[in-house]
Amino acid sequence: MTTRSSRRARAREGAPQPVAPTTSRLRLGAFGIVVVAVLAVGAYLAFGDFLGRGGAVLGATEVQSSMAGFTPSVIHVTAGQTATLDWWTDDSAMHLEDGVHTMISPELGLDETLPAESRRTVTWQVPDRPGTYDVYCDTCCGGKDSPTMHGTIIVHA
Ligand SMILES: [Cu+2]
Repeated sequence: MTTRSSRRARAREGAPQPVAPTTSRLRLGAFGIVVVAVLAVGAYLAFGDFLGRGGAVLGATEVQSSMAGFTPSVIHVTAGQTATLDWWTDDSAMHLEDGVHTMISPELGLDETLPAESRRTVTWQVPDRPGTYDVYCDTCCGGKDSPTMHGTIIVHA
């Protein structure tokens, strides 16, 4: 009669010998290297785009210019204070007049340019005039005449 324990004992005889400690440590090391490499590639794929573009500016309002206009289309600032805009675009020069996007708001004394495929910080002294103002780009997609190229700046009291 065959019992459970005797079957297990026979299986043990046929089983491979336990791996020597040094070999298993080497295997563990190789596995660790593979894991780190996979994580590094994943991190690069996930964040590489941001690295190339430069990091966001601390405390700044991020604004993107594109063929869709300003993103976000409404920019909030505070009257009488210095506003910092972290302004960027992915667009190539061939789509832009003079190779730049612009951010123009005559009522607010704002007239800035952003070269193609770049990112820059705009530091701007916001007038002490709370209200809702128009801002536009005049160097792409029909410029000032195109509703798409207009955004809104809300100057909060
Ligand atoms: Cu533009």
